[in-house]
Amino acid sequence: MLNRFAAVLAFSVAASAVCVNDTLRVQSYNLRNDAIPNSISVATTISGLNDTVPADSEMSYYSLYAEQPWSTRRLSVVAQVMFHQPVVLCVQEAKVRQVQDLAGMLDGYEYIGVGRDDGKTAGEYSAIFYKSSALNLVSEKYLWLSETPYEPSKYLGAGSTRIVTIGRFTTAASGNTVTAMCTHWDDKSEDAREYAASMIRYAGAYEAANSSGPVLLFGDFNSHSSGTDTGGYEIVTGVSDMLTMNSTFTSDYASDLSDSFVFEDLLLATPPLYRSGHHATFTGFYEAGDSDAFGRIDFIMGGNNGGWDALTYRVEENFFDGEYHASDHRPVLSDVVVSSCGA
Ligand SMILES: *[C@@H]1O[C@H](CO)[C@@H](O)[C@H](O)[C@H]1NC(C)=O
Ligand SMILES: *[C@@H]1O[C@H](CO)[C@@H](O)[C@H](O)[C@H]1NC(C)=O
Ligand SMILES: *[C@@H]1O[C@H](CO)[C@@H](O)[C@H](O)[C@H]1NC(C)=O
Ligand SMILES: CC(=O)N[C@H]1CO[C@H](CO)[C@@H](O)[C@@H]1O
Repeated sequence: MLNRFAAVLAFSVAASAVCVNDTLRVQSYNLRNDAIPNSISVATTISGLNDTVPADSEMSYYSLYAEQPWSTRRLSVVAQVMFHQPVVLCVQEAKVRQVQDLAGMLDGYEYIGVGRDDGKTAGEYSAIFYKSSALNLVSEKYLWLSETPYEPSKYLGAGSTRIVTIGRFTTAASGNTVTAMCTHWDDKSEDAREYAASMIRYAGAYEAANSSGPVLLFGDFNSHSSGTDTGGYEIVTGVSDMLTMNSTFTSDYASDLSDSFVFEDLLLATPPLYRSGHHATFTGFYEAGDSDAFGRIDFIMGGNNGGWDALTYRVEENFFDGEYHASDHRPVLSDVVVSSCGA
């Protein structure tokens, strides 16, 4: 009996060396900060929802296009997240109230994140919400995208303090490791975006080497893939070289992949048949059909060390019939296979 048991064990050890894959739905979403703050509670907003479905004749399509307070917008954000059930939800521009509202309303999710202004609760978070039934948190860390990466700080000449949140997870189903990086680059300074892109590419290499697993990057880059302001996109994807960075950081984060690691745009990595939804990810709060401000500046990317495959990619809606803009950005979603082999 003992021998047979040992043989079964030996077989399952051998079997676990075979690739075990998990399919994860992941999402990036710039929520737009709490620019019209109030103290209306979640319970009050929910109690104001109408149980009745309007008749067609009662509908007023897309009339409420101007920015609404977060207290209203959070309902649309939450309903859409609960519909899509992403395993990873990276949000940007979230003030502490927004993070706390989502933490309370998104059943089954936990989060990591800190306010970028003080590393605690001040300023906007680039927070990572994750489904706690699907992912186990291994570690979290934060880097400021500036000349002094380990302390809350602003890059010289940047409009705002900028941060990247790095979460290392294992999947509950298979134990595969996956690292998620969530960020929001400067809207004022191309130099700051290029420095941020350099740091994230370099830190991504370190995470890839240290975890021997896939690294996924989520964010509002304020950098386009084509046209103007492409510097950040070009550096993070390896079209251009990284800038010279803080030497403490480059020494701490040096790895075998420092020179070769780049990120791949998941839109390009997805078969054309499964790319769906919109092109633009930024819309602003304008009338339906006014596309003057539109652009693709929000991305999901995967490291070129592999361990992932993009099955689908979709830029979702932020403005529905009879509603209001949930944000001035659209949610970006992808179904990604992560694998224990191939990275
Ligand atoms: C609820 O919706 C119905 C049907 O659209 C409408 O007649 C009614 O005025 C609404 N009630 C409130 C409180 O908005
Ligand atoms: C590099 O970053 C470290 C950590 O934030 C900081 O202590 C150090 O002063 C920085 N070096 C330079 C030259 O700015
Ligand atoms: C598992 O994932 C790897 C890497 O993404 C991929 O190459 C492989 O085809 C997948 N295997 C299956 C059975 O889906
Ligand atoms: C050098 C270094 O920081 N190595 C880290 C690699 O990742 C593991 C967690 O998976 C850490 O424990 C190590 O410190």
